[in-house]
Amino acid sequence: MSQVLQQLREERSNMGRRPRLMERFADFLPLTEATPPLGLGEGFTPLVRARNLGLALGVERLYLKVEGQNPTGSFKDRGMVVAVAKAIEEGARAVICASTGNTSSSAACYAASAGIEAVIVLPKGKIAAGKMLQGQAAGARVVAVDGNCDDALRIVRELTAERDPDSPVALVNSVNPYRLEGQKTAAFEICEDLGAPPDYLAIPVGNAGNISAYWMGFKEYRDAGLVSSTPKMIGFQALGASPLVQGHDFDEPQTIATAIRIGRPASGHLALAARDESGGLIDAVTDEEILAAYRDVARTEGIFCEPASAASVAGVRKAVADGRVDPEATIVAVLTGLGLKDPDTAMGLADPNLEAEPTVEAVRAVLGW
Ligand code: AN7
Repeated sequence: MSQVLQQLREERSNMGRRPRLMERFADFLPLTEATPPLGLGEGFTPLVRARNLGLALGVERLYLKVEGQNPTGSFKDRGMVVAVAKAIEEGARAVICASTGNTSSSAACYAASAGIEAVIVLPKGKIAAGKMLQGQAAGARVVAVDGNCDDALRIVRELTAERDPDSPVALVNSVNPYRLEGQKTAAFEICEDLGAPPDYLAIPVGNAGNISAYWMGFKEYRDAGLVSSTPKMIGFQALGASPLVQGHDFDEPQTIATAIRIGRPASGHLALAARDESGGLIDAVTDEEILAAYRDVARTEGIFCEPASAASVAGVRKAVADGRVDPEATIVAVLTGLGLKDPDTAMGLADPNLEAEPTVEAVRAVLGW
């Protein structure tokens, strides 16, 4: 056999052997022999050099961590795979969560793959269509409550605190420490892809689990001697749901970015610590700024993220314009979820289609060619 053929064969036999996320970063995760090897292909998401968007923002080295490429379309999968595996290891037969939509999609899908039940409690009418469908499709039982996500979280916390120990149900919101353990792996990947940590890590903030997980990850990688510094953490909330910026809870959070419509961030204290320890900042961006960034990311880089995700890019734009972030620094903005999950927001902004009779001439005419 020719050398080339031999090489191709070997490559092919290695296909599909990409390590699972939990395997790859096992040294940093609380796994045991009894942890089931769950996995739907989470993690190892692209870090894209965003030259066009960088130019538009006046930033020299901008990268996007495209977390919408996780199996259920958001970063939640990194933490959910660990949380569901540990729940099963600890004897749970069901998982429960409150959610603005991505946590519940992820919980439903990982529970389905593990053969256990998922129950999700959601704010009625405030979940993007794709997220709602994803949880339902995976067979979760969905309870829509006439309140917001903060109410839903309070309910599931109380439900699980009171639960009979003979029928264990695991709470898989980010107050579950295994969630943050899994989510911190994104920080490891960024360090590996860049060969060093960035100067700034820009990220949307809702319940504040993710910014806390990234900060934990960057510190652990530095403490393990794998890199020698940590980034400044710059987090962004939607102005109508910005309790960490205003310094008080919001009873009625409002924003078009429904994923981060949170008035009482469960991990708020950890986010403030990440900000202060890293020398970063947490600021608010308006819905208009979020939507402008949402459109710009898709139009300049071809990456269709969801509105909440664009808060990181809107935040970079604002912080650079304010002079609070160095435009010559290396900046990674996390795009936390996939745009297809929220078709209503996208359709509301799309230009109307051109229409034509089914002939070449007619199509040419409407195109002005
Ligand atoms: C796309 O799914 O809270 O600050 O219940 O879906 O860790 O809460 C989602 C949050 C950012 C904020 N971007 O992360 C839920 C939920 C997207 C999100 C956030 C969320 P955290």
